[in-house]
Amino acid sequence: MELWYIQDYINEYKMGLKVKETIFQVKTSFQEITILDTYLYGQVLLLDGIAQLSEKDEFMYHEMLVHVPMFSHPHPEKVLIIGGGDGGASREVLKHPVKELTLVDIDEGVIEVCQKYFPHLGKWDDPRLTVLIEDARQYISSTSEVFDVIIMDSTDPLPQGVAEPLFTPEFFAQAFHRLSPQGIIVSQMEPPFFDADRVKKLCEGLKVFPIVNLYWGLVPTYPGGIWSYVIASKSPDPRQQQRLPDFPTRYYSPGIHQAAFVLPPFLEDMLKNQKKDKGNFS
Ligand code: AG3
Repeated sequence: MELWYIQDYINEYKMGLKVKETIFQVKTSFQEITILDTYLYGQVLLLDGIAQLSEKDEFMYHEMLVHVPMFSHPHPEKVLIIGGGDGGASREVLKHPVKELTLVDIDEGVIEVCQKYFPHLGKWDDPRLTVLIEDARQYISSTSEVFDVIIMDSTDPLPQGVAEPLFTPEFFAQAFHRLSPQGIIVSQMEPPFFDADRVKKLCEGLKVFPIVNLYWGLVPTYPGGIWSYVIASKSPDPRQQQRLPDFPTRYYSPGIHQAAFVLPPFLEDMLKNQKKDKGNFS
């Protein structure tokens, strides 16, 4: 009998992956963690049944989530990752000459399971990395640390989901105060083509920042195959990279950095708000 993992995004759209076997499954206090072995994409991590990454294309997502903000900042030294318990985003940050990286994830279970089943995803033994198991809302409202870049690598902001409170104006306002004067924040966002209004609404939460832009990249594992990211900055223009990679990359490149901010006119129109010179949503 053939086994398929069917990923539901909206009622009218499903995406399927043929599965060799379910390698592991556990329920933590926050979510159900599942690891599948699939024919096309290798091992896939699901949280509450939603695909978070696959071995085959996680580099596409993590490189775009991390290197766009990191190369937009002139000299990022202190970085915060919110979520990211699988380790992929921290691996990419640690390729930069950062001094300190703090990773705050609510669910220790994700870290433990990923260390076991995706041993090459994270760089957990890097001395610059500090891991805190905490609710990011709690952390951001109580810490006095100031970061150059904040990277939100959360699950989908589904209504009533674990990540939804992180996509609110209140959370972004607190994050604003935890950023240095040239600070930049980035978050994974929904697929832009299914529901541009929803993406726009979520991005509007970042209005506290003078510059807000949407960019996009390919991630075949995710519904629709095209994923978006929202980036907000206190001062540097995220569309301009300030430095060039001095390490090998497989998806990110200076050309891709520029191209990622080019949106098709119909989407640009749907997302547009006033202040044309500063960014899409400012
Ligand atoms: N976190 C964002 C994954 C979003 C996937 N959404 C979906 N398949 N509907 C990825 C975590 C990887 N570090």
